[in-house]
Amino acid sequence: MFSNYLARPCRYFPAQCTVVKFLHTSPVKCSSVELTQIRYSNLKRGNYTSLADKHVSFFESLLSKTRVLTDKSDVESYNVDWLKTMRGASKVVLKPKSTEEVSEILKYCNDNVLAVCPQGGNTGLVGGSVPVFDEIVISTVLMNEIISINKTSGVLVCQAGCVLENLEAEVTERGLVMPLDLGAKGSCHIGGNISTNAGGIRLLRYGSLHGSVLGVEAVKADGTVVDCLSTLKKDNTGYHLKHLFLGSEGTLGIVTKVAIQCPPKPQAVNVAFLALDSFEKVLATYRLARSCLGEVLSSFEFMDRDSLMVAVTGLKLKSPVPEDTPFSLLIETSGGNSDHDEAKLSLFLEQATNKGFINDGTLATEPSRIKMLWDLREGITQSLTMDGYVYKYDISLPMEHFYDIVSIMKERLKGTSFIRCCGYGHVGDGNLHLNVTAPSFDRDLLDLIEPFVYEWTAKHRGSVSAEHGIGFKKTSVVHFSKSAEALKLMAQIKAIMDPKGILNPYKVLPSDPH
Ligand code: FAD
Ligand code: 2HG
Ligand code: ZN
Repeated sequence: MFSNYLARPCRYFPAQCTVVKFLHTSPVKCSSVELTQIRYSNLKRGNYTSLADKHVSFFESLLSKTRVLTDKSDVESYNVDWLKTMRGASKVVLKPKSTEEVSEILKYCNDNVLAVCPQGGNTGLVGGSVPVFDEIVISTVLMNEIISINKTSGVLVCQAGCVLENLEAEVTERGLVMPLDLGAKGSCHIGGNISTNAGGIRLLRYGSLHGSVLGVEAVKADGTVVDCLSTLKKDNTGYHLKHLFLGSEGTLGIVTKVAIQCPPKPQAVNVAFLALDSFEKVLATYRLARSCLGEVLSSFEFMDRDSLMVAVTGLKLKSPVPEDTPFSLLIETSGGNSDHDEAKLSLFLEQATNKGFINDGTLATEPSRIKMLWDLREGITQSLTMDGYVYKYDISLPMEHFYDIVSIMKERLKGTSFIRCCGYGHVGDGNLHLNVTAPSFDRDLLDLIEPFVYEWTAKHRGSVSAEHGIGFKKTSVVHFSKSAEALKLMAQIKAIMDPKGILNPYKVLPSDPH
């Protein structure tokens, strides 16, 4: 039966289907996004110096005029986040090219108490990458040099502003692969990835960035360059300071260079897209996949019907499974030997079918078809923005409670202005993306979702932010996942590294509700 299954052509995708290009956000114009300081009007601007002509003159003398943006229309897109839910009022964007320039900028800002907002690809989903008030934007867009790729050790060293997809292309040519991958790869910067400790679709296989990042160079608020750019796998010489910059979202320093361990590129990749009729069967299939696929299992991604259908509609693709399928899985294997991997996958699919876990599905081995299946999974985020406003929750939960909150939330929101309430994510990492959409921002709807969703998550011993970070949007809920003592230590570390609080203020550290 399964040789047929494997040989079966994909019924749903025409071979000539055009490649989908991501990261066009919703049609909402930047200028129509409500200013963050108005939407969150109880938030007070910190006691920072306001930008004056003399500051701009200094930056122009340091970087030249072309790398200091002050024209309102040039600055606009740097003020607005990818989701078009936050708009800062910064008047200047700086584009350094080197660590030395970042150091000079920060020293000057620190001396003059000018607040700054570091920005990479601006694909963050928690409002961390854009100013809240008038913070100076420091963009890493021109810090995009690859310094070295060592084919023997697999270590890549590069500047923080390299786009993830470009790095993937470069290391691929040397028989390597980046240890992380995410839907925003065409825009996000490696420095942004490190600063958010991004997870993504390869974490199941290669682990978190805390393992693959060997070294980091960062600049502290006062301009001091902290060189922790080790390329060694083993280096137990005191405190592991690089970890402070992983996931600190620009509040402790600006990451300028990184050293990353890249694994060998897998020779064979297969993707199965499967239809299931209950969440219990999703979990049973996960257990089976782990035991049958072992070391070749590289992704185990999940989406409910509403998530899949929003991508199918948004991307104008056909669904690879029947449209009324309650739950779908995208399972990827990658390994060194295609015969070996296909044999494992066949056995897994055969068992999953015989046990009645899966109802339907398709298998892809050709790169173009694999890409189309991944496009559907990765296109959900973008497609959801077409509804208007997206309330986004990125939680991790014990497996047995993984999907409960989606059903509970749907029930809770009945009769309100919500359009869609759906769940998808990285089952293998226990990471659920709960998304609620509405035509526009609605405070009453928000109050119905929050803090309920966070209280529920904490009650079930989950995390209120699995992979997207805290940014601006979750500062008032960090306490659900961190003890008071841990939060106090975080504040002490911040005070040591950035005593004037100029680095990405209003982000990460707990605040009053806003
Ligand atoms: P930005 O958005 O520019 O910044 C993010 C934060 O890092 C901000 O706080 C910013 O101040 C700080 N920062 C940026 N660069 C630096 C630097 N050099 N030094 C210090 N601080 C810095 N995230 C996941 O974890 N997994 C996913 O699967 C995933 N998929 C996504 C799919 C889509 C379509 C989109 C739009 C986003 C997705 N994200 C995902 C979220 C986002 O892409 C990640 O958080 C990413 O790591 C952000 O990188 P960036 O360069 O865009 O950073
Ligand atoms: C993903 O896994 C990203 O696709 C985005 O982390 C999740 O849109 C989201 O909520
Ligand atoms: Zn994700």
